[in-house]
Amino acid sequence: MTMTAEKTASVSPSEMANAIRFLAADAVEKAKSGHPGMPMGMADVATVLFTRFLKYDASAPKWADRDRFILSAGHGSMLLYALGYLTGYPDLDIEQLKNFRQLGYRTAGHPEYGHVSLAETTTGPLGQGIANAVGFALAEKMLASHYGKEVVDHHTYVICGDGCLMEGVSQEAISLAGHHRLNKLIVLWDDNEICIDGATSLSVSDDQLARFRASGWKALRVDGHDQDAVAGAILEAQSADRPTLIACKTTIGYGAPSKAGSEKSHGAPLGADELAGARAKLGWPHPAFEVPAEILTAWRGAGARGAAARHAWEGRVAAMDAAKRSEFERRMEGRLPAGWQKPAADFKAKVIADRPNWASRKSSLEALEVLTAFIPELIGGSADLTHSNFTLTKSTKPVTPTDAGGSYLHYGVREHGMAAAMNGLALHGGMIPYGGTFLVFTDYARPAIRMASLMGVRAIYVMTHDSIGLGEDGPTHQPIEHLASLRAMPNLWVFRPADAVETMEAYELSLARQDGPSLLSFSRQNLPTVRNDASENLTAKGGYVLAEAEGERKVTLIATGSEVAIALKARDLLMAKGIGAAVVSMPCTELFDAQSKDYRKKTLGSGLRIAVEAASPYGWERYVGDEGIVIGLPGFGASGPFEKVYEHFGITAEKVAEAAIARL
Ligand SMILES: Cc1ncc(C[n+]2csc(CCOP(=O)(O)OP(=O)(O)O)c2C)c(N)n1
Repeated sequence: MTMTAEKTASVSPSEMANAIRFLAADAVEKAKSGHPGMPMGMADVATVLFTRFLKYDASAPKWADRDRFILSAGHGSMLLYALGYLTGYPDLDIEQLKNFRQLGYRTAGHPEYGHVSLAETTTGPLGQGIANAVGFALAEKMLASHYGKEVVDHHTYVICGDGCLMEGVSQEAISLAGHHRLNKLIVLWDDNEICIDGATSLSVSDDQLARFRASGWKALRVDGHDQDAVAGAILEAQSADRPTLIACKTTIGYGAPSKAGSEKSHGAPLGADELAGARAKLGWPHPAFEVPAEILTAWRGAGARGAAARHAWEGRVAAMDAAKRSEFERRMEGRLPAGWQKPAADFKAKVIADRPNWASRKSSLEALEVLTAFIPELIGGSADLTHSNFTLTKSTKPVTPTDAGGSYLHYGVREHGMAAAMNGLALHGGMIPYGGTFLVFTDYARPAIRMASLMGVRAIYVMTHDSIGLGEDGPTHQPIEHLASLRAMPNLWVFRPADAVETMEAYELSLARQDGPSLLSFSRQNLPTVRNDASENLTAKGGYVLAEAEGERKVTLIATGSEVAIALKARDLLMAKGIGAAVVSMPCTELFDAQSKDYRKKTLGSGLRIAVEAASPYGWERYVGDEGIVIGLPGFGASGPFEKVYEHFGITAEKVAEAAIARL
């Protein structure tokens, strides 16, 4: 359903836009920092969108079928905050605007998800918002295909700047959107030809319209200060059979007498004189933070005009088949289906009985087979490594441009675009995305993984080929510092499971958490089943004693993933020499760090501690202490059959036992 493109009566549209301009410029002035130029330049476009097109109800910010609005140019945050206040969002009163960028207020420097409801996603790192938007639009298309247009039918609008379009991730995003013919994705580009360094001509001469068209988009150009022209373009975009770029030619800092059209209005307060000059030029005599009643009333009317559409939608939801409705509501609220842990428990019991020798990527596939059969909101995918990551299950059928009924996305070789789209899928609601690539290529996805961690998004990264154990592909493909650097990222749970039991446990924890992403790291090489009991989710403790020493514990061998089997063998070798050694499996250091001091001390023991991980030793000193030993890889790996590579680098049971004996 589309809102009618009627104008709001009585107050002139340019006065409506001026209200945005001065709220933004005055807030930046008061904060003594921020970006006035972009909100002043895009005020007309935003006015058209929020008064004539956007389907929303400010009194019900989380209405599931609202249009999504994403301010990809997050530095222009005051545009969003001004719109939120003017339209009547309950979490954006005038005090919030007066305290822009101050501690303890929601009006953070860049829009943060969870702070203000109008921020559908956190933006600021340029390019992320437009790439998230592809996930939002995909989610809409997929959910509409499943539940019908009566209950899922909305647009995703983006405002982006030159910076967003210069970022590489934007190409991945527009290419994916064009391929999937996401015709309800509409991007309004603030084509002001200004960046921080000055004119965009300093660094870019792309024909953006041609670029978008080449990626399967419709591309239009309008004068971004001609509100009717903008409205005409949005109307045209709404009936397109593909996503649309609308290049809105604007003047940055519109109305500022000497700084308009210049980078001087981009990222600093205008200054008292310039601001006074803008007031005179635009005919806005009102004091800072004061919006005349008739203008505010007109804006509040715009914020309320979606209420009727929302009520109608609620009626349609109420009329849905009861079972379908409860599933739809459950998914949109992010609740897992009742009983989902039963098939997981059955799986673990079978593993304990069968003791398979699976590569952990294969354990991951088997776990995903079970989970995707039970949890339809799991949306799989891979960045063109489906048959290496083992992410496609029998229950996940690929989504195609003409059939969005599946639940698997072939993201193509676009790791960054994938991770950013996964954020959009998760934030839209109704979806729990998991996506795969090689662990080494998390570097290509890292900015979006960081945003997921910051926002607390439930995304699951399936990262296979997680060490020199991948063998012949060599050092370009062998992750070294990745685990350590990912473990350093706040709120990201990094799991490196040792077998199929730990794998399922890690998936259970990743699914159960609602407040952040999880990254699961899996081997290419086969690994034995190491667990004998699955009655308790031991991965939840992060690290635990997998095999206690026989007799007095002199040594504790701490290992993760594929090296747990090596540690177990080393324990046997030490035992044969009468040295009591325990093995601690440490699938998730973050969760281990959260355990009590007593538990951690008891688990790690008081004797010699040796950590074994086929990766950078960085970080393990925290667990082994000054007297301990870390067996890892100080530099890059090497190409060769994996057993030989392990031997070459001395990551073997014999070397671990030797190191222990030498130190004791
Ligand atoms: C990934 C990333 N790199 C750099 C920045 C710093 N930065 C913020 S705004 C900006 C310039 C953006 O120019 P444009 O999109 O044209 O915005 P406008 O000047 O029109 O406001 C830069 C480089 C950023 N926020 N994100």
